[in-house]
Amino acid sequence: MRIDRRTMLAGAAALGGATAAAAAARARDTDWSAVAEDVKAQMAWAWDLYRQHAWGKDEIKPVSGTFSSFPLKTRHLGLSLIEALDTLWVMGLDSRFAAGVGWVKQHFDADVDGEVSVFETSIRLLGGLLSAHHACGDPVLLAKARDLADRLLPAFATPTGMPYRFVNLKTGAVREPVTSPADIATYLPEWGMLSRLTGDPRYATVARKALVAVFARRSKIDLVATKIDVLTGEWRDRRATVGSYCDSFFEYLWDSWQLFGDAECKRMYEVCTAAILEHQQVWKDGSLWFADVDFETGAVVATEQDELASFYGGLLGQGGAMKQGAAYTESWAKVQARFGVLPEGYDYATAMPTQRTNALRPELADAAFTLWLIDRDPRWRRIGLAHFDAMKRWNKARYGYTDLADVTATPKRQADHCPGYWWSEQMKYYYLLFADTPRFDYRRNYLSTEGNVLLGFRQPAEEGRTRKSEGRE
Ligand code: DMJ
Repeated sequence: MRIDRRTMLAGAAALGGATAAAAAARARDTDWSAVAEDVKAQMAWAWDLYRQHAWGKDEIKPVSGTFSSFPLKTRHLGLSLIEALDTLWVMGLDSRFAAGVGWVKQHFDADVDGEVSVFETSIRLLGGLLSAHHACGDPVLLAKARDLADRLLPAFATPTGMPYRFVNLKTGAVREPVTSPADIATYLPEWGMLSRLTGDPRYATVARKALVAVFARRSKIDLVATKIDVLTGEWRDRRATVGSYCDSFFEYLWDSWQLFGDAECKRMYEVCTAAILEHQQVWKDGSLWFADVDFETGAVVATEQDELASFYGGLLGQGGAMKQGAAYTESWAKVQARFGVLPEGYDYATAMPTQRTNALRPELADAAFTLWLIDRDPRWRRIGLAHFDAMKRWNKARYGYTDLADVTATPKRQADHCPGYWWSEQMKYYYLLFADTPRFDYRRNYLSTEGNVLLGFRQPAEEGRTRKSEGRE
């Protein structure tokens, strides 16, 4: 989509500039625990509206007060409710958490004759059930997570071990063998945890096999492309990117090391990252970007960046490339400052948005929180605060928080959809970034690609003990 430069610059100066200046001024003298309380209040407000208008439905439409279904086309599985659970718990919104768990125990049933994306269902629903189980230990949640994984398993029965893109939850019928590294290889943390909790090794085995299968098919210069056929193992596209279709493949290589100490995954992560830094790293006007390149030659094929790629600075930091991780996150923060809210696509060569929409995404807040966990540099809190402030200013609607149809319009134009990940991701990243809550172990933890906490929750009794011992130190 083309955008007139004058319109864009005027909008950015009037809106993004003002928002950034206000955020910077506020951040200089910020009472972070008060900001955390505000995040919690926003979560409670949105949850209560979801409860009144869309209880048990997948996703609320926050402008019209209606709802839509995902990942099934016509049936609801309570997606937003399940995604919200561990966020509610870590915020101490305990009665709301209990009501949500009660709904899952009574109503969540994956025995539906309908087709779902294996990837989306795993990161959102399976991950949401597992993180809720981590929060409260209820065995029913684990049993439901296991039942769901069993329904996704048929997708992995391919000659390569890489899963089909879609599976029918009741019949196990599979569809679409041409899929992406992210769709194929974003399973091991959730599925490995499921194996650990159930004692059944099948989940970890298939997930790890799929991850290794993508890596094994990397090019001679150690890059992967966006599309591959899981039946033949042949690539169907040549574009290497850190954005959509490849993003969480890299993330789960590192995460499998972080969560399980899988040294082979760490090695694979390092091989992929070295290649990305060698072939895709581009510095322009003091900002760092990652070009899309041909996966076999390294030739630049596109300068457009997905907003989705803005998580990548956090991952780079986790993997030890702090200089690049910080710089890439700062590059995105500058775009946020210009537009107030990040557009879905941005071209670093023209410094123009390539898509005007904003899907209420969490990635920049994710990177800010991840980097803050590493070095506690206050600039990450400031970036997180600017993200939160802008969301409150532009994305808040009558029945909750919504995506935007145009971030360059004055005022920004709202659409009418609150994606399930909103409940699991940015609200949790903001809260953890600002709150310093005793319910979370800031030194030893693991958050999935969907922000689901699979390691690091502390129970209230434990909170008390740790607080006392921290006080004595
Ligand atoms: C989330 O569902 C996950 O983070 C996924 O890996 C990609 N991004 C979306 C939210 O934007």
